[in-house]
Amino acid sequence: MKLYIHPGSPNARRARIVAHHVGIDVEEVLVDLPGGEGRQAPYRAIHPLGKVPALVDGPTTLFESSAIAAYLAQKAEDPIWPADAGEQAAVLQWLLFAQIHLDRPLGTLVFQALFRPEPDAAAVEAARSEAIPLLSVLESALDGRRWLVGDRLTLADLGVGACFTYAEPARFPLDDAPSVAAWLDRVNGLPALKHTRPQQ
Ligand SMILES: N[C@@H](CCC(=O)N[C@@H](CS)C(=O)NCC(=O)O)C(=O)O
Repeated sequence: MKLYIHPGSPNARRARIVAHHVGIDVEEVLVDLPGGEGRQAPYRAIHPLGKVPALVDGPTTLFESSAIAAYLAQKAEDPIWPADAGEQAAVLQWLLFAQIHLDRPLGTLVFQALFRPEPDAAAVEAARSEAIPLLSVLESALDGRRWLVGDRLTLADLGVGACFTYAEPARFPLDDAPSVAAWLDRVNGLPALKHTRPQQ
């Protein structure tokens, strides 16, 4: 099974975290994104948008990190992908929340902090303003709870946790989100998160 990644990518990390957590041995293939490999036809045949991650497992080719993560969890029959319909939908809810809503402002904060020699203060401020109410949704969900779904670790925690890969260097606005910060400490302490942490 081949997992196409870039070591600095939080989205690729989402899939890598789950592969490691459920114990599936994937061959990680580095995609030279800075060198333009994502724009070239051979890689576009695997991922039509030229992004990472992508997964090839025999006849199955997948893109979108949350779909890959769910595939790996199901394939391993790991309980992080719940059997209960309500819990399973709740896991999907948080994965979609992360990727549709949270990733946009957090991605801007990461881009401005890590990839711009001189961050654009207005863009940072706008992203922080967009992120704060979204983080308060997570804060409410985690208030008095250890994990996002049920009372145990699920794919929701691993998938949403990947969004916070650069929380410290990109100064995510977590001051008013103590339950999120405590949850993040728990998630970051898991072996799969430690194993896949990019060098910063
Ligand atoms: N929603 C996609 C996002 C994938 C994505 O944007 N990946 C970034 C790296 S974090 C990428 O490949 N960027 C290169 C590009 O856009 O050309 C997923 O979760 O897989």
